[in-house]
Amino acid sequence: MSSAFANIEPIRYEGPDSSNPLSFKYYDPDRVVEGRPMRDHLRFASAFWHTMRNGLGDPFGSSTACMPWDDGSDSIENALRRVEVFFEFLDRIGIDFYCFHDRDVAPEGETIEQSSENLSIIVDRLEKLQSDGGKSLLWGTACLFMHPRYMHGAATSPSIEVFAHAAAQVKHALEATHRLGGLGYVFWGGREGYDTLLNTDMSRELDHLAAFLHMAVEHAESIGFKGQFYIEPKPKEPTTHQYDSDAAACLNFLRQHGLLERFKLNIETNHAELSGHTMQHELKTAIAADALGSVDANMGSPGIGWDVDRFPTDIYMTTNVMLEVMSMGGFTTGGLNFDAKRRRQSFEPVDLFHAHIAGMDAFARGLLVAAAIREDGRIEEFVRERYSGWDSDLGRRIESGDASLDELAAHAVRSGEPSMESGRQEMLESIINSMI
Ligand code: XUL
Ligand code: CO
Repeated sequence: MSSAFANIEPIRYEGPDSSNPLSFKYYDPDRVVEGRPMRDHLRFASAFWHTMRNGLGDPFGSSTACMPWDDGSDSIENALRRVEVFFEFLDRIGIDFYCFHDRDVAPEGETIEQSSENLSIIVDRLEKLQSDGGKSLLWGTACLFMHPRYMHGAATSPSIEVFAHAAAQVKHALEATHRLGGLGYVFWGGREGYDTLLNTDMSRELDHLAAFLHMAVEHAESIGFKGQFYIEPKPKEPTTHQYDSDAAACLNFLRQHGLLERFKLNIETNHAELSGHTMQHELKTAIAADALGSVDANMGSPGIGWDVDRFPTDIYMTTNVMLEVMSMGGFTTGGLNFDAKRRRQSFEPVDLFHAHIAGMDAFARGLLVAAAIREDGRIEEFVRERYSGWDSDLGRRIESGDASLDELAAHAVRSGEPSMESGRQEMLESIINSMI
């Protein structure tokens, strides 16, 4: 058993008055909120790619992260050491779920068969670590964006050979996810888009993407994988435009291609911001289609137009996320996956703990504030009242498609000029502030 974090005690709830930075101030996993323990509301996951593979380099400087357990090689031994250390981390921090890409956990081989064999060796170890530690795989995915072969896209590559290669990779990643009892499988279309339309047959690429996803659904069926499929929207970066640009674009695509039954969305805060929407907008868009599956929990830096994947520490944002998640009755297969990295200066191993603690406490507070807002009821009541005209007989008939323009014209003549009411935005904002 590894002991990369031997000097770190398991992180415990000590309450807001504790001055111990390696403790939870708000996340008290067994505390019951609206009839369920916090851990069940929040379903935290750690992202293997950030926690174990992110050296914290940026376009202007090399890696800074200190990872004494990692010899920097692509060997299987090194990969096995990393997964051991990762599970030790999950154990110490008290996180029940994790997510990975195939290439994060296992080195890519010279051939497809060798890559699949490498993955299989690591999956054997993951299987054992999961059952020893009582941890679960929230979702798996395939990295279809790093290797140079995917420079023009994977499922939307103009090259049929690249498409086939990507299909092979997804087949193996899906099988690995299934073996590990994964609750879900994510498609993030990192390079499924274009840099210029001059060289792109957009409608053909979109049809190929749909065919690709249908094949994944069929393969899941054939191996007995019942987990939830997700698409993770993001508008750009690395490409200029990604087809899964926001929740609405993804839902339209899934509906058009008959995939909505098998897919939900995995909404990420920083991606929502890049798409020019708020996180709450994206969540509501998904919920309205009964398609909010999971959340990649992070946040951007205001004013920075790229994906900085900061740990989520903004309590207004976590409150909004939890309000939406609670409004749909909580997660089923999904959870809050910290798709987040430490800042480059936070390079010590202990910073992995500080970063996750900050995110977990921010979401625990968001959960508590959201529960208080729901219990208070003023905002909900205000919204209900604002639409109360629709609870009339006429309103119900319009909503069920039984009214006509003739009837409404006669009604409008009878009623005369409508009286107007304030939207009270500032009053509502002040209610939220009083609860935070
Ligand atoms: C990239 C991103 C990915 C996906 C999984 O911005 O969010 O890590 O979450 O491929
Ligand atoms: Co993500």
